[in-house]
Amino acid sequence: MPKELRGFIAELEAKSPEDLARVTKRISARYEISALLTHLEKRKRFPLLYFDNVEGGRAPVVINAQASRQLMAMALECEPNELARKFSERQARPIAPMEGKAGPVHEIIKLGDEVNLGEIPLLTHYDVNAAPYITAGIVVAADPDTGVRNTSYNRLMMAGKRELRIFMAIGRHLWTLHNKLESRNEPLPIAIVIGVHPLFSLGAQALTPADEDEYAVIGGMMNEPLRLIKAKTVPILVPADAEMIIEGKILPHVRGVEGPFGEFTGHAVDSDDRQVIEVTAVTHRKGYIFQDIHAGYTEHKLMGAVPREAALLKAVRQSVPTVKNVCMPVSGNCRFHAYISIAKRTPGQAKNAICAAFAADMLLKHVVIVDDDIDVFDEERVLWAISNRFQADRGLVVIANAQGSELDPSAGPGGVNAKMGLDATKPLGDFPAELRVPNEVMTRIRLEDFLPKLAK
Ligand SMILES: Cc1cc2nc3c(=O)[nH]c(=O)nc-3n(C[C@H](O)[C@H](O)[C@H](O)COP(=O)(O)O)c2cc1C
Ligand SMILES: [Mn+2]
Repeated sequence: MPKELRGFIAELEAKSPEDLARVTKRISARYEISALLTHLEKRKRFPLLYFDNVEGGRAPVVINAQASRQLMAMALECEPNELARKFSERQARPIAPMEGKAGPVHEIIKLGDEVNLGEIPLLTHYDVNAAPYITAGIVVAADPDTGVRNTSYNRLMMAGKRELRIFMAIGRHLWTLHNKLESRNEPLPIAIVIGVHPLFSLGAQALTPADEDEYAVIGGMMNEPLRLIKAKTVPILVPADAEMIIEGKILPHVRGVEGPFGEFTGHAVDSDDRQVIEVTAVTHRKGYIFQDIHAGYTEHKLMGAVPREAALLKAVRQSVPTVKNVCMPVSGNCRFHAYISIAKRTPGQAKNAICAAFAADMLLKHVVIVDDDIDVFDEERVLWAISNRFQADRGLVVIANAQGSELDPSAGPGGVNAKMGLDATKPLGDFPAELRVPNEVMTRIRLEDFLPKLAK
């Protein structure tokens, strides 16, 4: 079986049914699904949600396909604290895709005027959102000169039966491709892929150089060649096993109002004039599943974490070979904070790790370096290390006026912000040991023998 969304859901149902929740009660894609998800987020519950009965929609909706490190670890076949390392390993071994003649994503084909985006159960998450959005759309575009394919998630606002508006961050590869073609007065053909296996999703977000074919990176992540077929109206090969493909072109020199839209920070970004997509075809499976990623919620944040953690691990390792692990926690939107553990061998290494981390990731604002006895995924332990091992007069690094995220709500114009590094490692040499009950006694005195009810 190729790696596909519905296969992943079936696997989850078989292996871990408690992580799959089916909602059969009728619910609206306008705010109501969001309300349900909000209740669950408040309770810190992140099952994959499968909505069978969406008002006005003909397709079921899936959210939270990668909303926990456990789900991603199941897909990557590793432990939740090994995701960054496993991701790096697979990123280093790309697998070339293979082209076939037919695939399930072409079971239903709608061309030109047959297209009506209103038939797709697009969600509206927040009261401020200007319109329904596609949030789980992976935009594929090829460099017209080299043929190298790029993939990126981009929010897509519905602006008509056949019109979308897109947000492309400045300087990213898709933005660069669009700019190149716009300067030639040409449209950029694209394919928007919706409904994929979590490994496809992870691979699509890998931080890669512009000349690397991202379909091969996705294949590496899936550990099998991606199956591709020819799109119907654009010169792009598309994944045969996706649930849906929207084909179209980003028009040159055309802009339309996009936004406001509630983003990953938990704040909305303002509306602005942004690029316009003319949709030329929609193809999908018979009985397709529509996928959504709820902006600003745990899934959205965590998806960005693993590719960035992998990049940080690699960058810090060059400077501090004994780096142990990296966590970008949900509390920092999985983008603004990083906790990095190192086995410190020389007194200054924590500061080198701070420098390496900031050099590697523009979005990062706060880095905390801890010793390797601190589990970076245990935020309470990280804060405990800060309280006991950090001294602001010698452990604090502040960099003013650096480039950060345009979405950082407290940044200055253009996303200029401050970076803060905290060296929360113990000084080398004498330092009080942490309290401990003797090991031998810990293993001998078992909770289940004394308080069986509490041992469960
Ligand atoms: C759910 C989700 C939504 C995203 N939305 C956008 C977006 O609207 N615009 C954007 O430029 N990047 C967005 N990103 C980030 C890009 O997908 C990511 O930076 C990508 O790796 C950029 O690749 P590129 O430099 O190859 O274009 C989003 C990421 C995720 C996970
Ligand atoms: Mn890219």
